[in-house]
Amino acid sequence: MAAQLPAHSALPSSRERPPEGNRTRTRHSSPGGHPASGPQRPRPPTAGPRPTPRPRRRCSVTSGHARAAGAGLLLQGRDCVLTPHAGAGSRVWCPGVGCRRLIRVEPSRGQTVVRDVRTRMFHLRTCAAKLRPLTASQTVKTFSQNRPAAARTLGQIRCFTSPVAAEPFLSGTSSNYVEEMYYAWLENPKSVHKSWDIFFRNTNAGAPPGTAYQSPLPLSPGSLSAMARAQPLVEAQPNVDKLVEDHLAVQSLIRAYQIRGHHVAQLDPLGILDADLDSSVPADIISSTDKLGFYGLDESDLDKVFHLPTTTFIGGQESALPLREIIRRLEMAYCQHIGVEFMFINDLEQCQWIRQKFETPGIMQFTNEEKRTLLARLVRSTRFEDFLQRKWSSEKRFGLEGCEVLIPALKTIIDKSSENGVDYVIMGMPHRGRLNVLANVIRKELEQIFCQFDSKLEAADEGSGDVKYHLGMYHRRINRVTDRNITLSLVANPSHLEAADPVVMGKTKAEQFYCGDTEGKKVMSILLHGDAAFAGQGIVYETFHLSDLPSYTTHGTVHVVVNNQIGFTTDPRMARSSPYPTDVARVVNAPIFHVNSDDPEAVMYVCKVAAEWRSTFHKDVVVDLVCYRRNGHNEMDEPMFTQPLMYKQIRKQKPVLQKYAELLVSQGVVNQPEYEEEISKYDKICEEAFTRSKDEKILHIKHWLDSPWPGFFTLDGQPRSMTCPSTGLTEDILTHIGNVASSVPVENFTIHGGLSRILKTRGEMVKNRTVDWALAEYMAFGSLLKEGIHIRLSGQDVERGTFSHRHHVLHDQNVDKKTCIPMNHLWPNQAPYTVCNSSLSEYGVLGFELGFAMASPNALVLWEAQFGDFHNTAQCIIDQFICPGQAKWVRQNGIVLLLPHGMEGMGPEHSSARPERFLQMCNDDPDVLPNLEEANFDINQLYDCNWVVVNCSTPGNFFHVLRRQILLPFRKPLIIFTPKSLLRHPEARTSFDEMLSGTHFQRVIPEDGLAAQNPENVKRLLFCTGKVYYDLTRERKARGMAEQVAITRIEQLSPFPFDLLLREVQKYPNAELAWCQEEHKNQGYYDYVKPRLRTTISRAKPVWYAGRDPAAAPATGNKKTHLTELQRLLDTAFDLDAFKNFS
Ligand SMILES: Cc1ncc(C[n+]2csc(CCOP(=O)(O)OP(=O)(O)O)c2C)c(N)n1
Repeated sequence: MAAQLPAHSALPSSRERPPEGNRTRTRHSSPGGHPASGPQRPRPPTAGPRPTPRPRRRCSVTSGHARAAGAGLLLQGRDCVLTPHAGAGSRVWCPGVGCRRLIRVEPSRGQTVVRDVRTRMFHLRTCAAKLRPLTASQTVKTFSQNRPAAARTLGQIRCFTSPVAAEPFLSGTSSNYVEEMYYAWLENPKSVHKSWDIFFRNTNAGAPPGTAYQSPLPLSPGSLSAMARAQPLVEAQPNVDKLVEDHLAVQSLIRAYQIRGHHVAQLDPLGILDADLDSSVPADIISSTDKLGFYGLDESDLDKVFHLPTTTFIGGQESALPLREIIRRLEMAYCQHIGVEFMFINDLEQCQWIRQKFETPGIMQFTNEEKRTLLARLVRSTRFEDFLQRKWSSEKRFGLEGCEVLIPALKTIIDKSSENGVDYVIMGMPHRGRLNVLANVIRKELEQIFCQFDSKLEAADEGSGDVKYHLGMYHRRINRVTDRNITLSLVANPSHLEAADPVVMGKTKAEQFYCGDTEGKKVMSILLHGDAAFAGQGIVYETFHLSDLPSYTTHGTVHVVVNNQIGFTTDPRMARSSPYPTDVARVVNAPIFHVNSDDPEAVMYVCKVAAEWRSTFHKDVVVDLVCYRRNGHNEMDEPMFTQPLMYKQIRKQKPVLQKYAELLVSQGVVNQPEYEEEISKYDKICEEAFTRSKDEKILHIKHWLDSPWPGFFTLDGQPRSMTCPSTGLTEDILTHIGNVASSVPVENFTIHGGLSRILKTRGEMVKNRTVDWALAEYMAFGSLLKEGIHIRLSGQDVERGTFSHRHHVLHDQNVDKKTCIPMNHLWPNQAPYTVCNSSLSEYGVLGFELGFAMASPNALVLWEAQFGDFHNTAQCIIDQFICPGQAKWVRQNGIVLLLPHGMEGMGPEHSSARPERFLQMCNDDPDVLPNLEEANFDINQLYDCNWVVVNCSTPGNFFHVLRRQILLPFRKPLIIFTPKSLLRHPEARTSFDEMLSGTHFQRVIPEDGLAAQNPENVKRLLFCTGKVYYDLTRERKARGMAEQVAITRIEQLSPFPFDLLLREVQKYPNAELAWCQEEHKNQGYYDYVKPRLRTTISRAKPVWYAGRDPAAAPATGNKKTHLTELQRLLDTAFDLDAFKNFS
């Protein structure tokens, strides 16, 4: 019946499926060990004997006594055929499963068969595949697997005209092997197999290519004599072909395990899913003796000794091993509880390093002390969740049950990193296990965590609550294992999974930068992920792509995936298309260590290796903790609705702590009373903290900061003043910066001719004491650098500037990568200037810069969008961090967003930075006029706002607002809509006079022309912001209306300059008020400005609108329409009768 339905609806997922014994059809064996009944897969007529059904799990070939016979009937499902000594019903070590489990040993047809009695659940994909007709490719695959060895040799794909056609092993990857043999032979001819000895002797004796080991075809008349010389040598060893092939086959086999061994590793603690979502065993993994045929080998080869290539470490001290032992060791290395994915890494040294870490026999050893530490950490992790469950059984806590091993895992990474010199670890993580990490890794005081569950706590400071799952943390302590100081910081995170990744990276980069840690030896990042989020969220990919860029690298992040094989209610097979959730990491050549998290020692081992990898290669690495989730998504959720069979299995699953404790007790590492003592010790700690937590009356959210800024605020967290000094500079400073900005390196540096002209023009501006936009930015940056403020400007193409106006990096036209950044040569002891073209990412890069800006208040960190509209691909960072960051997390941030904006006829895609969105998210009340008499009104307003939004109409004001950003005694995000055409507009210039000491940023630039001289005569007061000002003044001039129409520019849109605008309105008592914008009516600033202007004037007058009509797109794509619309809005702005009929 199932077969008649589409696969996705016909079959319950593997978790839903009944145990195999109850099923009617399967291609696996039934529990009784007989071939599955029911329909059989059609076989190609030429396929020879029926292929052995592929075992669901790899079995081991370690014992000749128990070897399977009879077309693989004994080697099915999870069965193992291994131990010569096992008696019926005995508990045996089963390498195929990798743990000591109860398996049944029974005689069968004269053979010993070992069966796994664990309930079997199979995989949806397997089942679906079974219902599909056999495809052509499958037929070919099956066929080729059973081809005799000779057909498998590489000869068939070689070019027969090549001289090496007869020595196929001399090319491709095999040549490495041959090369190794050769060097070994050179050193000691006896160290290699005799066949190789003969082969190399023949070669050295002058056998030409293709003749040293086999009779060549006559290739050319000239080669005949040479071959005639070699022939007798070869004939002296009739078995040489087979020996060479067998060695190559063994090399391929070793390589197959290195590449694909992880696919059959026992990773799922529940034993019901495949971590790679594929239940099949790769054809080249030896799951039964008949699979040897794939390599042209057979059972008789199992006891032959093969020389090992240098690309494996399974030999330990041995350079040769019997095939049987080779396979066993490969299984031990690659197919147990650790699945190592690394062969995609294109660096031999790194691959060798990993091979050595996992292949060396006996390398995974732990001292009893280490085992006891591991047990103690598991006790803490497990009992912490138990405690919370007991005390707050109806609270959500996103507990770690099913992945308790995360705590020892993180601690191992931290211990090992600390041992290697790291003293600052910055972490980012989602909800799952967060409290446990806070308590047991960061060591937040338990009472501080427990009191978060008390709903009666009053907040002592701002912050929107939700402390326990989102707020960050910062803690400095002694690492007990290494006895070294270590600082741990957990970055605050929003609900948006993975959004914190780039933020953590940015903060890490900043901490490294400020402590001169250029190689990431002291500061590192650890990112935790859920499996569904890691696979599903694009930001993960964007973050990985920052990992190796010079200005963004943190020199390696250790990623830990809590792979509980479910995302809320969604099965991984419906949640990703990649085999593993971690495949995204392959793009950066990060090794991926999958590990069964019910094997704590295996977990510890991979964590150690991961930390060592990072400190050795300074590259990313992924630890994939394959685990399960004991409860629902949260503790209130019922998982049985959607995953009934999985959860039936989970109910049966012994907690890892219990399993590990039993193991250690059985090994005599601890005894039962010691174990129980450890538990009651920790329970007591929790109880005492719980008692203390009741004394906590007030919730201090500021105790949950991830990056304190010591010294920036007063001790009670207040700004040191509520004033802002002048943002102007002396003439000398302006001139000096201007001169450097227009200079080129003195010697040996050829710059582009076009750039010379630009710099020359800059020089002239300096002489004329004026600045354009680019120079204004230079002045602001250059002066802050002088004051010790580090500046970092990042974004796509920011070095030159999208509009080719900036040119902060000069490129030698003759020498690749020879560059000069004059900004870094301004002053003797200046702060450094970082300007960096980013990857083509907004979400990732903006998140990164936000994180960078967290680290220090004494840095100006700017992110520039290529065009302002692209900011929306970083919307999550804007919405979740930048806009509400302080309100949610008590965390100030002074990041600056430069968003090119302006309606210039470029079409809908590059016109609008969407000011309406930023303005809509401002927290000032449109209907309430603040107390304008208050001292320092402007600064107080800034202090209260969630972010500052400006659109400057002059370079000078841009200069001032950048400097103000740092000179303010607190930090707020600053959103600047920056111009495009104004960058070169001849009128958009500012004189030095407006930038000298004593000058300030002008929140409002009032009318200063004729209209201002006789304000009573003014008929209309136009308010505007940004570039449209220049259109308005041009039109006003053209119409000769300089006395009738005043134009006031609102430069700081938010917080709204009520005070200055009131003054403006009062100055023109007879004027109509109108807001003019070039954006469409439903966009731009109108909806924000209008109610605030009305509030300013106590709604005494209407505020008219002169601008484009509402529209869905930000701009027309038609240049003519654009100009018509512009003219229409200018007509409205200057038609003094335009609003008559509406009054
Ligand atoms: C960007 C985003 N989309 C959706 C959600 C809602 N959500 C919360 S947890 C969750 C499942 C996450 O699964 P996984 O990453 O595997 O972590 P787990 O909860 O299993 O530990 C989802 C979809 C979210 N928090 N963030």
